[in-house]
Amino acid sequence: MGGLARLNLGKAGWVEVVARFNEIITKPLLEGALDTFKKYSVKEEDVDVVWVPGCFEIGLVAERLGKSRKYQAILCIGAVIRGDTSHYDAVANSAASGVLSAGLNSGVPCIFGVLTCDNMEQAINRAGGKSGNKGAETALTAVSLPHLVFLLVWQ
Ligand code: INI
Repeated sequence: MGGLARLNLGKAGWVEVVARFNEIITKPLLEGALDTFKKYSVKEEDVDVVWVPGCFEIGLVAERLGKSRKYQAILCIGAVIRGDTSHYDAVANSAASGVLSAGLNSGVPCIFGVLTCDNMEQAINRAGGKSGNKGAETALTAVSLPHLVFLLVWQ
């Protein structure tokens, strides 16, 4: 019997934590993720979506959701776009370390789907444009990673 067949994740679903800041980018990233879930036969009712103001808030919310034990993976979606000041670095670094901490502290895979781009064009290209859809990639990671974590912990 393969590893996947031995899984018993019960009713654990999926949740997307999505930043509203730069919504013109984060919405297509979310749609890309939802479309990919559909392709992998994940039911719509098994995917929750939680909106947060910006990427800075993603880690806090992801950690709380992880600790709720309701989800087998948390997809963290946002877009940080460089401006004239160093604010970009603060938000991008906080988002990355927040998502990492959320996964480590909750034990639930928190997938990093935050774009960090120099300009809007780069972001558009990665939100369904010529460089693909990074949101779709988060869903692909989400359908594979929990199995690995589960097997490492329980086998
Ligand atoms: N939030 C983003 O998600 N992306 C950004 O590019 C961004 N910039 O550039 O400022 C941003 N700022 C808001 C931040 O995430 C917080 O929501 C805000 O500071 C309140 O804590």
